[in-house]
Amino acid sequence: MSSAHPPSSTDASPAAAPGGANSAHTAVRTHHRILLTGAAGGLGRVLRQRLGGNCAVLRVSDRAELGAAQAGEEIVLADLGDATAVHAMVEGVDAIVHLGGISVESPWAAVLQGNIVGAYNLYEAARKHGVKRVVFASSNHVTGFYRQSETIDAAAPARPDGLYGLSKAFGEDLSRLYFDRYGIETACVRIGSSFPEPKDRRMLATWLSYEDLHRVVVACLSTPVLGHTIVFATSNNSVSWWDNRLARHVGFVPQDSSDVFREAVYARTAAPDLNDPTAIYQGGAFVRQGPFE
Ligand code: NAI
Ligand code: 15L
Repeated sequence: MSSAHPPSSTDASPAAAPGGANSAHTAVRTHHRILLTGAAGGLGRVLRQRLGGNCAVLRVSDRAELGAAQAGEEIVLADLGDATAVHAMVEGVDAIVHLGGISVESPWAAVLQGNIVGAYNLYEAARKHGVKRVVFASSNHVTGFYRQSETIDAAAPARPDGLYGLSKAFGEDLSRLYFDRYGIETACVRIGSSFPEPKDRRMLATWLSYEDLHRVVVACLSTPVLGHTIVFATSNNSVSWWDNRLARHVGFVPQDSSDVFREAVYARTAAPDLNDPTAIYQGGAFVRQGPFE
């Protein structure tokens, strides 16, 4: 296993990035075999339809049923908490897009198993099997306790808004360790809210279209030098709380915008109560979920 010490993300040369041009090239073949975890989930199903164009073989995995393998697919069922199963899932792949795990605020036992033990199992398997690039689905809830009146960048300290956000912060730190020690490059993609449309006023800031989700993943897979990088993943929304200047070398240039939904969202939603924490903080409703007793 290589023990090279590549530069940190902020040292990576912006010259290596073609100024975002690759973000439009979602048909680029980035690796021979890509593993997609969480493939049965909401975003997993979106990327399962699209990532086949970026590799020769797409290995899809989840603990839930995945149906029949499509052309160019392999299916490996695995629970992320099961180290043996995770090693079998990872063996033979060239890159990993890691969506699997608990995706909302949840009781500690589930978060621990899916997102903490699961992330450890995944990175240990990547180390042992020589996988050198991971796209990790992190979350805006790593920094959910910043205010909606603040703009932050990737250098802002984590302020998780719950156990779920905390587990994503752990995944980000874990991936940094595996970069510093073993040279495994990771993009920690702090996804905002990726749904067909923004559901409320908050999501006018956090919305990420499905095509922009694919764009950011392909940008992270294809940029020549990724390093260890935090990328805020939203569409090109006029209202934004996140500054991606420390991730220019990734070359993600979103093409969609929540702005086209603004009028309709305002028409069907009430003005926010500015004394309500869910309207004050970037994490929205997540800041009030739990504890689970
Ligand atoms: P989802 O909950 O629909 O999908 C997660 C998938 O992971 C499910 O298919 C589930 O079966 C699988 N999974 C859960 N625990 C597992 C375990 N222990 N072993 C194996 N598989 C397990 O979530 P969604 O919306 O598709 O999100 C995908 C990823 O992106 C998640 O990691 C989530 O935290 C992250 N994310 C999503 C956002 C969104 O707007 N949808 C926003 C921010 C982050
Ligand atoms: C997340 O991290 C969740 O996975 C997703 O379901 C959304 O709720 C999103 O954040 C959000 O903040 O809107």
